[in-house]
Amino acid sequence: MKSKLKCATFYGIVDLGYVKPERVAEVARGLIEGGAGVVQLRAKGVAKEEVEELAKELQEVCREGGVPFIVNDYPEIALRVGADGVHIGQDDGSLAGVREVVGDEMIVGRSTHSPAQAEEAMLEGFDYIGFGPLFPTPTKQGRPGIGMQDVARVQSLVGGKIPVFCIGGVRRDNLSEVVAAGAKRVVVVSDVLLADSVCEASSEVVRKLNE
Ligand code: TZP
Ligand code: MG
Repeated sequence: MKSKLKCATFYGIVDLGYVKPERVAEVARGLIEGGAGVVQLRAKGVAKEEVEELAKELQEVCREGGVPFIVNDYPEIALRVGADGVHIGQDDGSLAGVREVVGDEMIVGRSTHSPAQAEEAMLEGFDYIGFGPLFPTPTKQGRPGIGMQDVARVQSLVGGKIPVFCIGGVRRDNLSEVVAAGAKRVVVVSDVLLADSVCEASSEVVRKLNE
């Protein structure tokens, strides 16, 4: 699955802030059909037992769809449900700590908010990074946007070694600017999840990434 991640340009997130629990499978199928090359479950403020149930469901959907499935925040849950990966933030400890739980095969990604953090994560050995939030976003409230001025630098510093997914306020209507700034891969959450058709919005993201 680590090799599949390298092909992914659009990283889809099933975020429980936007998706009702009973719709997670349908939404994940829409993301995958639309061209997401990797799918994450992000369930902030949801009881761990429920996160695990949803993760089991999504692992199956992603296996059927042939894309890696990543659990945000919970290495133990990722391990128990047989997920392909886990994603952690700056405050969630070291890669070594996560590897003790999940082993060497699993994909482990890190959120980064500056070129220095991006380089550090790459040198530490993370399999991919998220870089952002580029713009302020309702999905991650209380964080300023870091802007697009460092995107090209991070892409050339890190992007040749591991995938760099630009994130935060990226939408179909500003995607061409993000690409012009040097982004090769993106995460789009609210713009896709709130669209009438998750599948069509996802394919539009993929099409714009390839333009
Ligand atoms: N990490 C940095 S920004 C962000 C996360 C999880 C949210 C991105 O969501 P959106 O709706 O695409 O701005
Ligand atoms: Mg976290």
